[in-house]
Amino acid sequence: MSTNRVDVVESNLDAYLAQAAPASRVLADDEALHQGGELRAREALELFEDAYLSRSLDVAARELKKTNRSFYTISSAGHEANAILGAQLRLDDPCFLHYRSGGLMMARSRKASDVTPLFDTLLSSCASAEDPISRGRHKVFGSKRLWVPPQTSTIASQLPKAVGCAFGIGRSKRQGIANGLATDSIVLCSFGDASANHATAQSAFNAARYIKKRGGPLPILFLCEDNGIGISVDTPQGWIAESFSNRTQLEYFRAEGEYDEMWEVCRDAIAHCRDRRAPVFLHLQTVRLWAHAGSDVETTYRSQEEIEAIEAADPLLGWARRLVETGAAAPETLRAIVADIRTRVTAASEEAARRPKLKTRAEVVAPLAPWNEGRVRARAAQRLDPEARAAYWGEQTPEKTKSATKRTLAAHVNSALHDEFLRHPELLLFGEDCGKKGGVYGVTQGLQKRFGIGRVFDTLLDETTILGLAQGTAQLGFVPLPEIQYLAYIHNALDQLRGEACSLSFFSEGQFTNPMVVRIQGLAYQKGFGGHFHNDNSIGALRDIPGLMLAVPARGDDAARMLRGAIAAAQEHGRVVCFLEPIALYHERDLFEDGDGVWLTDYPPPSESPSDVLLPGDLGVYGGKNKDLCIASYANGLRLSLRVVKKLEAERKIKVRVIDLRWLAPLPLEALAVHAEACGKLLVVDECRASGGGIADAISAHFAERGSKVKVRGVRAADTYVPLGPSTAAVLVGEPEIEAAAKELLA
Ligand SMILES: Cc1ncc(C[n+]2csc(CCOP(=O)(O)OP(=O)(O)O)c2C)c(N)n1
Ligand SMILES: [Mg+2]
Repeated sequence: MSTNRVDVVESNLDAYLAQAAPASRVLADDEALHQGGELRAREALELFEDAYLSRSLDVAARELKKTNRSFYTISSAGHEANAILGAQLRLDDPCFLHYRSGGLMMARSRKASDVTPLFDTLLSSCASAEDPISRGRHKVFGSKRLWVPPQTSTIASQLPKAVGCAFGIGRSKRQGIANGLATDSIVLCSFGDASANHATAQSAFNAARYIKKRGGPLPILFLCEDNGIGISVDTPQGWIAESFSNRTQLEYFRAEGEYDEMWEVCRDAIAHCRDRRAPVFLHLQTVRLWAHAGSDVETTYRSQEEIEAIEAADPLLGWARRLVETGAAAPETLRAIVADIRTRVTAASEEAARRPKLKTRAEVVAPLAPWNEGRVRARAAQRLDPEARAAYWGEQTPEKTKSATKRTLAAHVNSALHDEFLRHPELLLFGEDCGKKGGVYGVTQGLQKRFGIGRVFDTLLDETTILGLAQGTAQLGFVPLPEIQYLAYIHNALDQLRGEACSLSFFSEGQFTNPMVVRIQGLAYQKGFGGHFHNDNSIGALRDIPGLMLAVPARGDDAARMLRGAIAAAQEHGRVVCFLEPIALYHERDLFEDGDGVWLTDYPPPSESPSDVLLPGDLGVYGGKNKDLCIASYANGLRLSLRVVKKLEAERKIKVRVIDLRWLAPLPLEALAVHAEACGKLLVVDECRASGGGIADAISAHFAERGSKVKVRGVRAADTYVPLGPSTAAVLVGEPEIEAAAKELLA
């Protein structure tokens, strides 16, 4: 058997077109292919052109690969029927695409005169810096102009955000958020048959149905491009139809047969989704030609007969036959189209392969973490109309209540959320129990009542969906504040942050962003209550994510100023920020003794001063003139350190400087160095798990590598899950350990 199946498939089409006899009657341009049908000869021919262009680009990618000039060979060959969706959807229907949706992309491009899909796709395959969407960072289908955000290669990971986008359309209209979409826009999301089994995909189908069941509009078209296989594993016969044809709140359509018949099914599916604002599952029959990718040897799992049968079912062969037999096109016309596209693609692929690549590290990382401090500060200082604020709060502003003015961290986060919601109409807040109840710890109390369920709402219990809703709504112009109830549960949905939210600007050179502030309740020290999952003290998974910002406030006034900074960073640069709220400090009032109230603070009202916001590098400094020892910490560790220092200073004639790092990504190493060098000795009190990517290791490495004379020690929590009850003390960083390490450094 010939091993070059690309040539075989190309020759099959050529052979058919060479010998096909024209139909006895030629259709007029606007005549339908079948009686009573809708697909007219002109459109059918255009579709064939789009589909063959997609095919030809796939051929070119494999051809270029032979000389190491292209770097991606997963193709759309056999899936070109998706071009029908490209032709039927509007440019204001956002599309989150499967890597085989090339036909769709070509047909969609026809709707905009200012795009060059042929050359752009080749640039992307060649990883050229001139690829207008990813600039050579990945082969993607994506385009700002065409409302196609680029997708990464993780299976099904784009589905939750597509649901979020569909969810946000109506809401953005009601909230007056401009995004160019129409009231009747819908969202398309395509994926493969094997991917439909993925937990992330199931999460999205479930969320769409659940939202619809609750009465919400959810105009999403799930397009399953079913080729019957995932790499080498067959999907059981009938599995997709069985699994999706009978789900409530999810209308099922099956597109198969001749392409003018498929056209009509697709049209009906779109109309259902658009008119009823309801989720639709469109099951599109496809085949996969040429194995999974260029590197995949299909003969290890498919017989020659199977491969030949699939090649005989090539949709382009079927479409060519249909066009010829119905009289929509003469074989000669199709031969001319094929020849013309081949010539154009061959020429363009030579050119694309010559175009420059990204060269330097700086060029590659540029879109990951854009930062202009002045602009972020100015954003955070944006005026909140005093009259509007007075009308909102009445006599009881949070800085001037009838009761004691000093309040807790939980109270200040709550007040700051109210103020920020008042200031920014694009903010949304949602998660588990944060609406009606106001959060497990009362932090979001009153928000839903004051701002309505359009902006503050409970979601279903699924972190993947929560982060999907955040990404989708953020792409529509909202700045969502999703809440993850406990730090341990961010791991349930981590890919949504790591693979998706934080990579979006990277793979689109910042053309697409999903600004958000993810509020997470976490860290330990809850006096033995809750066990590991409510005392998770590992931030490694977050610090590992490129571009992600991580704020960890320790006290109320800081929390309010840091939250404003986080929101401003999201708004100004589209950044994804995690705002980790230490549960054990939410309601803490005291520092040294019961009843001293030292951990309570005054609420800082929104300020028009750019310096009144806390951004990475703005350290909290306690005892700024002290020089005997510097302790760097954050959150609970900061409070413990301050207690230890009081004791040490009473016992010995020493003065200790204590630094609150406040932001743990990016880690403020330069700002810390100033204090550490002034003292010569640095103790890092890291309450996180020793091997959990905490900050003690990073700080020690930094000082060691720069050849600093600063003597550095660290204390860290044990490398374990956190147990229940009094034994928690054995694994968490405690005051005696901090004291011992400090004494050792001072000795
Ligand atoms: C989460 C995840 N797991 C595994 C992979 C590796 N992988 C890439 S494609 C693929 C098969 C997908 O099959 P299907 O969804 O049917 O799409 P098709 O390629 O057939 O169009 C797998 C397992 C991946 N990309 N993402
Ligand atoms: Mg498949």
